[in-house]
Amino acid sequence: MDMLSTQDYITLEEQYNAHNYKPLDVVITRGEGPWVWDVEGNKYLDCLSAYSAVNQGHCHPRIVQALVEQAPRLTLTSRAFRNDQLPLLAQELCELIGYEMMLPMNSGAEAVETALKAARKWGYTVKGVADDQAEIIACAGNFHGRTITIVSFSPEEQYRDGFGPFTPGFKLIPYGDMGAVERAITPNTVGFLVEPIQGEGGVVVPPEGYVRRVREICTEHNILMIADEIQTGLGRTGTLLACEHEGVRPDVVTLGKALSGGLYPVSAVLGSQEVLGVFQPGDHGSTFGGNPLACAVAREALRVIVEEELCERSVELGEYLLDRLREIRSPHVATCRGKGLFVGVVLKPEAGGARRFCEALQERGVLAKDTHETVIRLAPPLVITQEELDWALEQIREVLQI
Ligand code: IF1
Repeated sequence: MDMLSTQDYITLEEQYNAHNYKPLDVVITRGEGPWVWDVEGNKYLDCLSAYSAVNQGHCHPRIVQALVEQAPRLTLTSRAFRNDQLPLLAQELCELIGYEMMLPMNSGAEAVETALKAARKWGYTVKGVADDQAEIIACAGNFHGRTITIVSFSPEEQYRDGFGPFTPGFKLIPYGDMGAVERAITPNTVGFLVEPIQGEGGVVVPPEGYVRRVREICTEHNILMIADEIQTGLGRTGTLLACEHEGVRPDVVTLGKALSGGLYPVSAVLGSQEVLGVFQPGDHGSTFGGNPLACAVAREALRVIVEEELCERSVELGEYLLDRLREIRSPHVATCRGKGLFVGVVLKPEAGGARRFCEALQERGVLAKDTHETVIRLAPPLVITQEELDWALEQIREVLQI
């Protein structure tokens, strides 16, 4: 056992690690279900869930077991050879979510890049757009990852500053505005990339009917509806895909985060044969994408979501959380919004920012992350119990009075 203090770890990290983050000063060493422990032995309820990657709870015993069983057997073949886990994950994931094909990658950003490549190639080979003219529409307030192409259409100045030149071919429109989608479409448009609920944007739930109307517009104009469900998918909002709330099936879906329950980076793109069929051998790939360790972990992570009824839990507990939050009388709260256990407490501009409330919550044993300065995001693991949620609510209630 290393016997270092919290400050020792922070000092080492600040010295040797690039400063591309400013985390809360809590050094976590262990996790179980919705709980984590720091190196001093303090216990916290995790209300971030690694940005929804640990929907199944920290170190879920069944997923850990799948990893431990697969690790000594086979971890990586590369896609130059086949392995005996990828076909089974592909079948199980496609049948569960309802798609013809999948393409495995590692990070969320890679899944988004893959979806963008698929949409462009579909545009040229199926829709008949002239070479190098494809346009893809995305939304103000979006977050899809950190690669140069993805930050090329980021609305956040900081994510772009210093990283140009950027990839052309993207157009931004306001989120939640159905008319704006139609107006932005040209004969060269191949896809509309959208989060069914914006995460980084501040848990922004679009107006009722938006996702359905987007689906209709994409069909009418023969463009691909690409839903980024990396954060909203796999139970977080109460359904396997957040688009299901409006009965919508996107043409292309990106998944990541909870696809592994947080044990391993696993992402995937789902689509039809018509769309993912555009990839020919050599067009695209990844050394680690689809590796047998990732696939064994993902297969179990999906089974846990289904068998522990995490969607149903998310619906019930999410409604409970939102109802209780709305009962809180606080001078600081403007509104509470969300779907399932994906909730944002939106503070008034004069509340002095969400970070100070997150720091006060940390002192009381609740870890939450502010987003967009004024929103406290609450997204605990979906295995949380109502009693644990009640305890978190007590802390939140007290902190909102400061
Ligand atoms: C960070 C935010 C959350 C995502 C959606 C793709 C990706 C993400 C909808 C890329 C990633 C993360 C990354 C993390 C912070 C985080 C985040 F606040 F920045 F927006 F979750 F809310 N699509 N989201 O949310 O996935 O490549 O990271 O696996 O620190 O950048 P990735």
